[in-house]
Amino acid sequence: MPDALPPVVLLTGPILEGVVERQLRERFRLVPVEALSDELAPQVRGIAAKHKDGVAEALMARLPALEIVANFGVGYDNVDFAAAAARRGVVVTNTPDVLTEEVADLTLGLLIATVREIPQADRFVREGRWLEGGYRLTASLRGRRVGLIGMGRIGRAIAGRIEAFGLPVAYHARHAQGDLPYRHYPDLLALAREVDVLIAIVPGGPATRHMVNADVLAALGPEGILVNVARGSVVDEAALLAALKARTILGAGLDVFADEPRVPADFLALDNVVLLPHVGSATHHTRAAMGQLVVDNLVAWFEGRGPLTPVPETPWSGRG
Ligand code: NAP
Ligand code: 8YV
Repeated sequence: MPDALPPVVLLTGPILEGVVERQLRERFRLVPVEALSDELAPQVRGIAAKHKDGVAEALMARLPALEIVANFGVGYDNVDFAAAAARRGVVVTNTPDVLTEEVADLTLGLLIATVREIPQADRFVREGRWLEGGYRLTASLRGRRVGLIGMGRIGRAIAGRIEAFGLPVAYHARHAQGDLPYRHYPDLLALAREVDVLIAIVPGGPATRHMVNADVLAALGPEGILVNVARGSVVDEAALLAALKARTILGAGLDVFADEPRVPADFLALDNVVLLPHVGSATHHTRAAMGQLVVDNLVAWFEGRGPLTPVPETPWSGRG
């Protein structure tokens, strides 16, 4: 009996050299999406997807044998999971938990960098301007009240760090979480009125699109700081630019953008915003763990053990 051929798995983008792709190549017939032919398409049973490389229904429609989409990242708004789950019965997996602490660390770094103007002060020294006098006094974290938009895995890790800095925490989410000591605000606008730091850490997608809008920014106020480590779609970027230019808010720290890697030029010209290239989880340590979870999900699935981390929209009940 000849050995069964390895399952064909589509790679929508370079996930990781070494660790992940070597393991994937050892176990699967890996096909880069740009090499997908009409002859190969009917053989594709899995997809290894990276956040920015969307997996839309149009791609799935070409893959009648598709069983699983293993997403490299905990956010899966790049995968049309409605199509995958409701219309095709495809299981979607993501990479929760292994990146939680890393992203929370980066979030605190971005918050401090934004409030204390660390990038601007670095440029001040490099440009020799210290020779002409000291850097301006900045805002402080002291005495601030922090509101989290989202209190999930990463939100909780961020909240713990904020508390360690001696600052009070409140949050907005659709559901209150009784095990937490923080005040829950079912209404984001009400939360924005009560705090002077807002940190967005919710999933992307239609339900959270532009939830941080001009009204929320006005409620945050002229001493307010916005940090977005969620998805660019969560913030109305035009409203944020207007608020930063008009000093409706004091400043912003952004790790995500609506049209990555393109960032609106107006942001680049502002001195009250810190800009990062979506690096919340971007360390060797954490990206290796994420990549390993992609491999482990695909291996478990094709060995008949089911997915390890299916997303809530594609629950795994062990169906045959
Ligand atoms: P999670 O555990 O699922 O938490 C999501 C949180 O968002 C929950 O508190 C949830 O509470 C809330 N939420 C969901 N939909 C909402 C809505 N429509 N309105 C208000 N709140 C809503 O996810 P996680 O592991 O913390 O990750 C969160 C997100 O962070 C990811 O989806 C991803 O977009 C982003 N992320 C970014 C980076 C980066 O590199 N910058 C890295 C990792 C993750 P309720 O269900 O009660 O509303
Ligand atoms: C990664 C992220 O940037 O996990 C997520 O949702 O946003 C980050 O960890 C992304 O998923 C992979 O490029």
